[in-house]
Amino acid sequence: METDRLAQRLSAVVGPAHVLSAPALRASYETDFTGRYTGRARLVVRPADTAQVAEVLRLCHQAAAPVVPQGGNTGLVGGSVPTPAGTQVVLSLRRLDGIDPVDTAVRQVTVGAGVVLSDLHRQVASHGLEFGVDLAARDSATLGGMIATNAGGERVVRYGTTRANVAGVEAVLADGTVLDRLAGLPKDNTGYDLTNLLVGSEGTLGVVTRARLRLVPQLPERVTALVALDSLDSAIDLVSRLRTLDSLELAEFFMADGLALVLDKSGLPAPFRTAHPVYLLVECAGQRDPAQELFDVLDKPGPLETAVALRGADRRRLAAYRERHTESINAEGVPLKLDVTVPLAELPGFVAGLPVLLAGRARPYLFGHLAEGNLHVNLLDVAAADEEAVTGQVLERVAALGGSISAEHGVGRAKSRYLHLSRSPAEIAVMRSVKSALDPAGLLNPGTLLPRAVDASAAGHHAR
Ligand code: 2HG
Ligand code: ZN
Repeated sequence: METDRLAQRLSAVVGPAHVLSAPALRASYETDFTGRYTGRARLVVRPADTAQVAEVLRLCHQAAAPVVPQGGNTGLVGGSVPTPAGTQVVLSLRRLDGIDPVDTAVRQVTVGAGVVLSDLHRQVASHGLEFGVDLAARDSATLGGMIATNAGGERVVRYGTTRANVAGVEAVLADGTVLDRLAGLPKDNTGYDLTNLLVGSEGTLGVVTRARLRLVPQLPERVTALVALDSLDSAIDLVSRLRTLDSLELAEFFMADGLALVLDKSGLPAPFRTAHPVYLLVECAGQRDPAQELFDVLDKPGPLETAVALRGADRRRLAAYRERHTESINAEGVPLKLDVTVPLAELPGFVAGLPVLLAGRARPYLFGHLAEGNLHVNLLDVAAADEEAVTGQVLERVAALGGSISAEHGVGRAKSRYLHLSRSPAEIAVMRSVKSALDPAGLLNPGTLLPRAVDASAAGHHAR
């Protein structure tokens, strides 16, 4: 049988223990974090290094086997799990988890695609350095996946998205060709920027195997505040005043119903005696203590209530109210997740109009990264028959307001059919040309990012 021949050839490359074909062994690679996207892998292959990834891809190319690259499988748009057809090989990069010695002179480090974000944070902290990107899934998300999706997270206001923090990548193309852009030179104008083409390409152009990351100095003085406000308008006004602080590192919002759900699911004590409409989690950091400049901004006009934390454990306690939204929503049901950017001026109107738009078809939870206007619209209790209409209507409204249908999670399979709302026909045509130049047989992550002409194998892809 064809599958057996490919499995045998792959086993010869990575060792039989790292080619998983039994259903029980494959299971954790076949369903996404939310349980919404689930499929069946032809097999799961777990190479140990770049040379093995190259050989695996060469063999899959020879066998015309489609490949889904996967890191920590924390993606939220169905881009890292196979379709139900049972034809796709899942290529797990988790074993590429080496961290080279930190280059303190140039503040860079080279890491394997499978390095988990919190391990990277720990490793570089011992050199007084930090990686600028941080996000709630830090204990599972891998650098390869973060690069493939250009993950944003909580500190974009200060350090930018993953793209801004990557100096170079090594990647393997669909046919096994290795591209090495790991030099990380600060000046190098020798043609097309292949690193930035691969960042955010969601495993459709090449498989990132290693990356050269930019690091920033660790900031010793830090203050976190959880601020209760009467409205989203007040929160946006506060964020615009906070922006004047060079020390601003994070400005995250959530709402009363989201906090109530987090308290219910987590058992955490309420942060304030009474509930308030909107909450903003703010963090400032610097070489000098930023507390006073933060308090100066918070004081005029004052929020309804403020809780302040200076020590690490207390700061993490405040952050938990925001960071535990995703798992609390998951504990309540399988959400329909939309991750959008809305221009800040339009954001209160968008949120106020949402109940009319949803017309009782969903229970919405809104939270996210307010400085960028990045709203995580999590919708529970959406009937299967309403999912497409609800998604389309919300994303059309976002596009009409000049926003983006995918702020930071990527397009994946979930949003590919809506790509035209954020990208012009000319842009999509260019993307298709790039795709067919690098992956002419269309074997890398088919159905992710670019809409399929006929999306037959994605039909019925939802878990429910
Ligand atoms: C976050 O900001 C993540 O915590 C997940 O981007 C958002 O669950 C979500 O919708
Ligand atoms: Zn987010």
